[in-house]
Amino acid sequence: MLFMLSACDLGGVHPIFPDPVSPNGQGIYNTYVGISLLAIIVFVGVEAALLWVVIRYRRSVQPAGYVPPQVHGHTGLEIAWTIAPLIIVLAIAVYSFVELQKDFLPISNQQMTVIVSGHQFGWDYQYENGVVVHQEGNLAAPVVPFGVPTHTLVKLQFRAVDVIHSWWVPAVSGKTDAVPGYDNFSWLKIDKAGQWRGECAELCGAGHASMQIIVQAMDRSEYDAWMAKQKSAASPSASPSPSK
Ligand SMILES: [Cu+2]
Repeated sequence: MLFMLSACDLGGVHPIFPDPVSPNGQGIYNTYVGISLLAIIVFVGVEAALLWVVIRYRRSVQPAGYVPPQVHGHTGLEIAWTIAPLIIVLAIAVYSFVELQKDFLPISNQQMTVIVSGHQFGWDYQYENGVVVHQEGNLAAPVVPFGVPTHTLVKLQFRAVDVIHSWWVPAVSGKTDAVPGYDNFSWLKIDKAGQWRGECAELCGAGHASMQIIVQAMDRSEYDAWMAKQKSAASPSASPSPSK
């Protein structure tokens, strides 16, 4: 319980449902809740029918040697219980597919693009200005954050240098595989400042558990200052020389 409560505070790795902060995270959340509701209705219906049969037709209230009505080969029933699940499963498939189309297609209206590259064991984030943020695998806090500006549509382009990894920040977007030699896409748009946690979701080797992720959304001025710091850290020569 304590773990559950403390996990809530971390923002991201939530024990039950994440609080979505990006529209695609919200879309996946809605899909999950929608399918769960349907599944719960089916579950309750089936269990209720089962209980009704068990109680209503229990042996102790039937005459000795009682044989229940035989419905084997009932064409109408056979068709009904084939068609009904088919309709439900197809509805879930279409519903999920439409959502996945929105979340994982390479968008073209982005305001910035970041190339997310997985390796054994860590993540590199390459920005359009050439800055690369290294989020090296690390089991202890603090994890180097992947910084993004708020109110900005960020296209994410995933790749990997060695084996398949999977970038997953539940509050932000669905699991996206980072595959060597092949680019996958997702995106994010976060409208409030904060940090959200995630992890590599594809078993990728001995250091898999260390591939923690933190997405940090910052308001524009704070983001600019953060980016300037990343830039100067990457190229020490860019800092003002003592002679000036
Ligand atoms: Cu990994």
